[in-house]
Amino acid sequence: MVVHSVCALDCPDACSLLVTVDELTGKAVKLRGNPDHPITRGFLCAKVAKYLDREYSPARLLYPMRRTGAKGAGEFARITWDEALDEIAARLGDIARRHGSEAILPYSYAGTMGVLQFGSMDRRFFHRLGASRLDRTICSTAGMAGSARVLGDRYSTEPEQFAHSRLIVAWGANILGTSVHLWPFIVEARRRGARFYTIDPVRNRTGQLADKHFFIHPGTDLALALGLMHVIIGENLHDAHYVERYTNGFADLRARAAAYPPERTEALTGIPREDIVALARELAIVQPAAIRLNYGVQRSERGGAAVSAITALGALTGSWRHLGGGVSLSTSHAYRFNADAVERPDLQAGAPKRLVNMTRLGHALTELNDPPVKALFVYNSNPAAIAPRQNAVLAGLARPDLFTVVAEQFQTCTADYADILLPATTFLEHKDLYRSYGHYYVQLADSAVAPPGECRSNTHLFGALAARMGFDDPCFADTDDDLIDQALSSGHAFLDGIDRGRLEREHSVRLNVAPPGEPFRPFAAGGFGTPSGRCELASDAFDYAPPVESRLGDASLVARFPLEMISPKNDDSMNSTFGYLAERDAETARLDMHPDDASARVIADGAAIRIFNDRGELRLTARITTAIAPGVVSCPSSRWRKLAADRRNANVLVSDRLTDVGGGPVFYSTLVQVEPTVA
Ligand SMILES: Nc1nc2c(c(=O)[nH]1)N[C@H]1C(S)=C(S)[C@@H](COP(=O)(O)OP(=O)(O)OC[C@H]3O[C@@H](n4cnc5c(=O)[nH]c(N)nc54)[C@H](O)[C@@H]3O)O[C@H]1N2
Ligand SMILES: Nc1nc2c(c(=O)[nH]1)N[C@H]1C(S)=C(S)[C@@H](COP(=O)(O)OP(=O)(O)OC[C@H]3O[C@@H](n4cnc5c(=O)[nH]c(N)nc54)[C@H](O)[C@@H]3O)O[C@H]1N2
Ligand code: SF4
Ligand SMILES: [Mo]
Repeated sequence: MVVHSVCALDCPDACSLLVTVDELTGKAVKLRGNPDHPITRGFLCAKVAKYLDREYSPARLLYPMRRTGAKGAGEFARITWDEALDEIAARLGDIARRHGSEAILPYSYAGTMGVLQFGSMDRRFFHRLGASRLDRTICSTAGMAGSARVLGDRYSTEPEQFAHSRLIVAWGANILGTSVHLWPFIVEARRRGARFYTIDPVRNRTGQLADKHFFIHPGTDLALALGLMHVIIGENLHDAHYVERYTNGFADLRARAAAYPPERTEALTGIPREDIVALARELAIVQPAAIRLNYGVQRSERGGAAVSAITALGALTGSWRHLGGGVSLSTSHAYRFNADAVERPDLQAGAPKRLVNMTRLGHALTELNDPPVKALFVYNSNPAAIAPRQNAVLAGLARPDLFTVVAEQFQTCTADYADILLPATTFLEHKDLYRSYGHYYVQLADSAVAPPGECRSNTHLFGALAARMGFDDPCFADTDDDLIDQALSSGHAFLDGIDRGRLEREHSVRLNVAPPGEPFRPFAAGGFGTPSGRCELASDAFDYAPPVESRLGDASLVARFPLEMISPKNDDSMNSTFGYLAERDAETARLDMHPDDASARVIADGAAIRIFNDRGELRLTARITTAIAPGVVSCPSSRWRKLAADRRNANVLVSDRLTDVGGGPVFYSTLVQVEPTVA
């Protein structure tokens, strides 16, 4: 039997999967990409091609457990679901009575991208409980805010249309590593003569395949965008007709860009001035030109403004007008599900509850008052590994007076700190509705296999917990099918005619972003979602200042910590989701550095090194490579810190400073020093 499924990992591609299930054993025996899906095209990334190993891993959590050892030691004993639910309900009730319900904090992100398991019954539960609300900023809010400021409705170039592009610029986007299903469209465009450029402090796998790579200093993308505009406007290469008809604020933008001549842009970004001039001319003249952003650019202090400026560049050149032109950050905004019906914010009594920024979890657990956080409920996330200011996060998780529940598939770094640890299902074991942030198809997946042991889905868990706490609103009895129907009930034209029945038959349906068979061409003739209806080119934010933690930032910091550390996504991982695999751990236990930076420190390839700043230190192995710019070091973000001898990963060095807009993290604005370790 072949079951249709969808990859639920936090990846733009949201692949359509075919799962072969052995009817005798009920076990999944084969997983492959759906050849009939227009984006998946029959192939999967390397990590998910092997997902059945994860599904059937002996390390899966199968039963509820209660902590028996010290927090962080990871020692547990099996209990029943009834015992677990009774204890959680009693403890949460007691904390709410003694400290106020806002002393309870949910913590979740996109361990699964399924609409239901990402956020539905859990949101209802915490709203009814009156818990603090979590501001889910850890990935993309800076870019979303930066893009919305310019476009209003955040739509992207449709991935299929990249095949028509003549110039494609991957700007802080590691396409081969993090959204590989865009690649075939780029290959098609190149076969027809398109050029492909990359702008990144690292020349990674994607950069290696580019016609030209631009090494950029981290966090200087806003300056580069303004520098490109300087040339484009100065040489009168902008699309005056598009600008005139569909945008606001051109005069203001011209004045701001005037302050970024090529010499200054070179000094800020490290990109030679002649390259800046040539790139600007090409971006304006060669059409259709498409800029592929992913989320790399916005993980720095001025990341929101950088995304705004790059997005405005698309309008300045009129590239939206051409099939295969435009700017692509995310398609997720086209999924107009009925979030209020699914999440029920109206269940909160009185005013909306306190909002706590997930990026500052360390602060929330160690410094926040009125009330302090007394209970933490973690699911779909591994904050002990992925959140900034790791030492504060760990100190918070170790607090004896903090009651922590973790629902997980594996015993993660965070799970080790749980008082109660609950076994969770994988996407092969529960039903869900899927959006994508890389294409425009909505998909439905039924469960393909039965949950092992006593694993439960998030919707099942929070429904049961609501019953335990006596929440009698009928919404807590909704089934997964009810939730899917409610999500699809927004009445938005993009969802017209798309209901559960149709999705059950067809599995994947393109949103009505354009008539069937026709390309989606957002903003080709204006139609921006801003209050003015025009693309907003003017912004006070278009005044570049270097990140505090960068080579041109705080001089006293630079003197002590002269290297800029980034910690981008690892090709063969998915954040920390595959971190339990010891054989992949070595790949994530390294720091890439340029030969000049290594020799200045007498560090040889493969040497043991210590990386440090005022927040902490980390021990790794040096990998010396010219694929990284001098002055920059790069450490994969995804390691399970519990597997490391020093029990730390890159986030011990990352600050919890926030981005200019959107309250996001600044993972890629981090100053460090590196030295060899003496054995
Ligand atoms: N294989 C794999 N795929 C993934 C993930 C994974 O962990 N592994 N994670 C998923 C998630 S959660 C997300 S959000 C997406 C993210 O997908 P991407 O945004 O493509 O990935 P990142 O690694 O965050 O950053 C992209 C690139 O930005 C570069 N970069 C860093 N700082 C700067 C800068 O200041 N300027 C410029 N121009 N470039 C910079 C990095 O070197 C990196 O190559 O990928 C998803 N897909
Ligand atoms: N230094 C550095 N740090 C980073 C980044 C970086 O680039 N550099 N990237 C940041 C970004 S972009 C992101 S998105 C975050 C990602 O951070 P997280 O959202 O924490 O992602 P993962 O580490 O993949 O952990 C997700 C967990 O959810 C669990 N899970 C999956 N499905 C389910 C389910 O249905 N139910 C339950 N209960 N659990 C489930 C998985 O087992 C996994 O352990 O990390 C951020 N941290
Ligand atoms: S992680 Fe991304 S590329 Fe890999 S199977 Fe899942 S959706 Fe597809
Ligand atoms: Mo992310």
